[in-house]
Amino acid sequence: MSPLPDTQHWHILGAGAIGSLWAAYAYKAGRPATLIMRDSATLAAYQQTGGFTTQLRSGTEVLPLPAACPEQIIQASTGAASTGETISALLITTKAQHTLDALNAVASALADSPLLVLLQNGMGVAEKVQQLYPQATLLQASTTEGAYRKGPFSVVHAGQGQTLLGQPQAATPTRTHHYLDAASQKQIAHSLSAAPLKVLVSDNIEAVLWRKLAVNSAINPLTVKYHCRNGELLDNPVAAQDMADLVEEIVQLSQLLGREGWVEDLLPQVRQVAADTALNRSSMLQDIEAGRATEIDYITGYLCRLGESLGLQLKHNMALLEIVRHHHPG
Ligand code: KPL
Repeated sequence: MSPLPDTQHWHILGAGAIGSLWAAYAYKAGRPATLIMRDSATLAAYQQTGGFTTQLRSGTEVLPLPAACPEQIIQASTGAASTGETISALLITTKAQHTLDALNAVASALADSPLLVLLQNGMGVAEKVQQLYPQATLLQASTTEGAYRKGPFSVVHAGQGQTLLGQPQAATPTRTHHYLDAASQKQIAHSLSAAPLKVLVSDNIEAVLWRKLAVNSAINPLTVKYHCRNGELLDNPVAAQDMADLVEEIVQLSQLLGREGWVEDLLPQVRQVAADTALNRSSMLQDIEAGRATEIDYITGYLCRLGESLGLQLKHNMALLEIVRHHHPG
């Protein structure tokens, strides 16, 4: 991979809360970034709205964030009216369950060796992306930035967090030419850091992702089961016991995988996250309330499948998986 300039044009796949937050701060910093909307109808609706309503640290304003739909991007790269513009750096912020479809929709516009950065909850997608796009250099990231959508083209930056990025070892088993040294990873992190969003390199991104998965799996599905805000899980003794049972199973699984060091003090941390985000509805509860598919198969489902493959039944997680899968919204 050639060095990444500060002026690197990022395409952002997924115009949800996190994707539009990144696009908004990039725009304000004068960095080139294009939000890729789901389809031409969504793009037309956005263009009619006249911009993205953003509630950022600097105040509320409507920003004309550059956006395109997959058809346009493909035409620009390969079609009759081609400008030769391809996607060389792609920040993927879609929900886990939509990643492959969204990526496939822009596949023919990808540069020969694109840089892909996966920033999403859940696990299990990176391996599939790397398999389908072996020519890509894949990095993964995890964020604690708080953001939510207020409407279709409206985002609120609710709380400042930190974003860690790195290259999972598993993503580069034999493809040494895709291995990025620390300096290159730092450059990518820098190029994605549009103030106040700060991206740092982690030398153990797998541990970061695993811990985030553990926290998500002990909060998000429970907020669906009890239909409550994050903090209310701590006030309800039955839910609090559920949380402890889920965490215990994840710790057992981590021990089997030799990852016990990654989940030290997990229960106090899960409680702390629930307390810090007490008034929030988890992203999974928001999906259920809006009638959207959830990330459950990439969070609890991923853990249960992994446990099963090692002969460990995650009883409490499996029961919760069924509850969320069969939950009927509203
Ligand atoms: O990350 C979260 C989410 O809502 O997705 C929280 C609730 C903060 C932790 O699970």
